[in-house]
Amino acid sequence: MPTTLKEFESVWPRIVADLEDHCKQYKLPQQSLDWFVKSLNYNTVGGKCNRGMSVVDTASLLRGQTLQVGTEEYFKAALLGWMIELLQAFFLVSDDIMDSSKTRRGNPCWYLAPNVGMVAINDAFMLESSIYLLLKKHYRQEKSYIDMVELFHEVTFQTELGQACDLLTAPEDHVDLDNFSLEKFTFIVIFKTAYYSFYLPVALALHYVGAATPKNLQTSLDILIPMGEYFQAQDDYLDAFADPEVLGKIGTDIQDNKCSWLVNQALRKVTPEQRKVLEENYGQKDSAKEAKVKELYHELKLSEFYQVWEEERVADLRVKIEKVDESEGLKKEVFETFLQKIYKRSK
Ligand code: DMA
Ligand code: MG
Ligand code: MG
Ligand code: MG
Repeated sequence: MPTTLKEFESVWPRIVADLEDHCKQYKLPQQSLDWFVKSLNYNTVGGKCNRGMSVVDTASLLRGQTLQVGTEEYFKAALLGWMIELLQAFFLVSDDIMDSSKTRRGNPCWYLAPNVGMVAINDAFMLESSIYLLLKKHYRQEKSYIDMVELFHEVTFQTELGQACDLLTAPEDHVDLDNFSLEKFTFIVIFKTAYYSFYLPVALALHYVGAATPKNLQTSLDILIPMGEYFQAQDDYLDAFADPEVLGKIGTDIQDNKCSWLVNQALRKVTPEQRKVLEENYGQKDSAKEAKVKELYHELKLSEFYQVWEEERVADLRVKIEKVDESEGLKKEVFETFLQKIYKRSK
């Protein structure tokens, strides 16, 4: 049985208490302690927690036995999951500043919350640092400790490279559609999303159960990187086509001049006249121009094209999953479960 959000969230207060205790030894002034706790809760809790919960579920599947909430082994697996959620919180707080986003998970972005502003930058750093305090406190004695520290460091750097490429391909003051390509898109999405959202949870679960062999890690990478690529294409699709009420965030990709899946597909389909429309309206902080781009996306039937493309991606992934070698303790079910969670998602 997969863990529930309620079960997963039930260990969160203990994590906050650990981090508070760590700060108290420095005699951190109460006001700063309260601020840190507020930032932790605002930015880490309230999402779907798919990444975090999948550490617990993957560990259960690999063990062949459901981890039971309330046990120490559930706590330790969920803790790894919450570390991914902290990493995600760190990325999202900074991503929303850089993307000039307005809402996240149905609330104002942290930097737009009352009295926060650019303090959010330091809050993002503290969310990241929290990962290593928790790892040290609870995993220092385990033989996988250094592997997990290095894994977090490497995946963080990969994500930052993806964000760098994402931002540099989307200059605010200069729209150049020739700057976009599906190759750049692929690099961006693999690095900014696939490693931390898909590979990291499974790699951590493999370390947790002691099955992180080079072969199992490689197999995971071979399936989860294309799965993450599909997931971020979905994110780009939803950015323009989803109802913001359901999605919990207002799309910004068109105004932000992003090298998104949609604009790349549009560029493959446009007539010279339609390309002109794109050139005149893409990448500007103007909602009327944004609406023109969306109109063009509809004209080009990108939504219909996306549905077909999605089926193809999913079929490819199923073929890959079918071929998984389970001889070193990996299970196909791990990947099937992941795929089911994201297939045709609306948020
Ligand atoms: C998300 O890219 C990547 C990271 C590392 C947060 P994005 O800006 O498309 O995400 P969102 O649509 O959630 O702002
Ligand atoms: Mg963003
Ligand atoms: Mg972004
Ligand atoms: Mg997005």
